[in-house]
Amino acid sequence: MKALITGITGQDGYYLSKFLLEKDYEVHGTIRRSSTFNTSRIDSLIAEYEGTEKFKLYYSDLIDSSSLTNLISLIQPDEIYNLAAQSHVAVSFKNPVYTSQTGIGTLNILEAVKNSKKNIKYYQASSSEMYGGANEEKLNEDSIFDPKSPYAASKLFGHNMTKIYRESYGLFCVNGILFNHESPLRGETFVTRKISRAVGRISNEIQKSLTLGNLSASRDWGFAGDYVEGMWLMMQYNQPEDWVLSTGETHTVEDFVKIAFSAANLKWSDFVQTDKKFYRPNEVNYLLGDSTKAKTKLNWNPKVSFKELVHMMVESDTKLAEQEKLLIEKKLLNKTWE
Ligand code: NAP
Ligand code: G4F
Repeated sequence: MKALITGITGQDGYYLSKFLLEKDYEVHGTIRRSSTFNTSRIDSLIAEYEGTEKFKLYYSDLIDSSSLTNLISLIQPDEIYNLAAQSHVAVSFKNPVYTSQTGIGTLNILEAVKNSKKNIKYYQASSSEMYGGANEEKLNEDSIFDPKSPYAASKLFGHNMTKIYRESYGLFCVNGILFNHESPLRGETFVTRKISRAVGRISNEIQKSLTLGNLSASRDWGFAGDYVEGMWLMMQYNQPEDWVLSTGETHTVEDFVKIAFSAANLKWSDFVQTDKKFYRPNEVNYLLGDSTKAKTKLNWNPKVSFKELVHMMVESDTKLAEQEKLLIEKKLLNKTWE
């Protein structure tokens, strides 16, 4: 089996690649040209599969339709996982046009899939952000969408187009409506990783404090490794449908902070402050998912609990901070945090 993954350099790109390679897939992925290296998450896979045909990378961009059409025609994948996006909600308020363009990029892939002679299965990375989170309810595949950011609106466009192409052209196109999923490879400006990074550095005495925004926002946080398995299971189901993946538990940012600091035997209130600059123009207050459908029909079950996830991230970031501390002591790194 051959898979093409857009956004392979991101958090989910790594976990999905690893999962598919272990299932003996040939994995092809798109990367963006950058003035600095942007493959750190997948460098271990690049090294492991060097000189084989199992893991190949190509320059592309969701906004460049010609690059996507050419790649799909060259690779002839069995499955496409479209993970690429400007995925930061707060940044989407600052870069609304670009964020929306990455949403429209979905259409470039769907057109190429429609025009391909091969029956290619397509996975769209939809998001729980599309719900808007105004009410404290459990959200499933039938819940109403009410996007609150350019990011969420852009994701809803991709979601709707995926459904439209499935219904209009009989394509195998699925939307995975994924609630927040994290890991030691989470981008460092998302709140969970910002917290675990800070805890690691504070316990190594190379950071003094941590400034956050809204501590009362609630999220349904799971482990990315569990969620990529769900993506694959959706693509193996006998028909294309939309699926929610979530843990069914919600916790506030403050809950995450408390567990993370106590994992390092630190009193969180000694270090954490808030600043309005990290608040969003429009907040998604509460997200809680209901994955009954995926649990029943796909036999998908998240394995890592909330507490285990927080501990996994703090442990990994404490090790990273120990290395940073050594470099600072040897004067090979000249940096301080907050
Ligand atoms: P991520 O770590 O931010 O990775 C995003 C990937 O998209 C990166 O590889 C990035 O490349 C690439 N990308 C950004 N703009 C692009 C463009 N114009 N053309 C091509 N590639 C582009 O995100 P993630 O957490 O792995 O999430 C994967 C997908 O699931 C995203 O679409 C996200 O919106 C969605 N999602 C995530 C969650 C979650 O909780 N993680 C939940 C629901 C949905 P660079 O490395 O070069 O920046
Ligand atoms: O970690 P966040 O930035 O993630 P957010 O906005 O929930 O989005 C993530 O999950 C979505 C799925 O629902 C994905 F679609 C999306 O791509 C992304 O992966 O923020 C979580 C919460 C927010 O309510 C935010 O206001 O944490 C709050 N928060 C409080 N202080 C903060 C901070 N968020 C960030 N990034 N930084 C802070 O200092």
